[in-house]
Amino acid sequence: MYLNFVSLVIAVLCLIYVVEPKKSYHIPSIEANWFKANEFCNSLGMRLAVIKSKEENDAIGEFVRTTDKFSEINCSFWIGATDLAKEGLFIWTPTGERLTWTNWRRGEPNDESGEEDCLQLAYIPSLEYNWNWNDNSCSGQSFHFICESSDTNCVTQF
Ligand SMILES: [Ca+2]
Ligand SMILES: [Ca+2]
Repeated sequence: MYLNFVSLVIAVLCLIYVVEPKKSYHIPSIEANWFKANEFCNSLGMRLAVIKSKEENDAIGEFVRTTDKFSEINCSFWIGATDLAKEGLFIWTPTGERLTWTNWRRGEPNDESGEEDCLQLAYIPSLEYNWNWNDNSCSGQSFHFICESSDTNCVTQF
């Protein structure tokens, strides 16, 4: 009986954890194109950041401000979405899900020159980027990038 109760408590806590996972973010010191950024996060046991709400977008902005990668003038980061599979249909690579909440800068995504397929998160006030999103060239641009811890730890507890 006691064990059942403990199991129930663990299950409920786990459910809360899954619904509202506490993510931790990390920005490696290197700059890379999107593909290498994706591999690098994976090699750390992490994944490129997924943003599904304004709260998460704000949280990442706040996090970046605490790091030496932040600039008041111009800073950009790869995060984990592309439309590589189907032009115009952006997918969060780590989860395979379509974008729900979005924060594109005005006029984006524009697939400029037909070769912009990867999601850049930018803070560039002079260009109206206030942690807004742009599609940029996956292999042609090197940026810092934001890795996040995956939220699958809950499953392994069982
Ligand atoms: Ca595109
Ligand atoms: Ca663009």
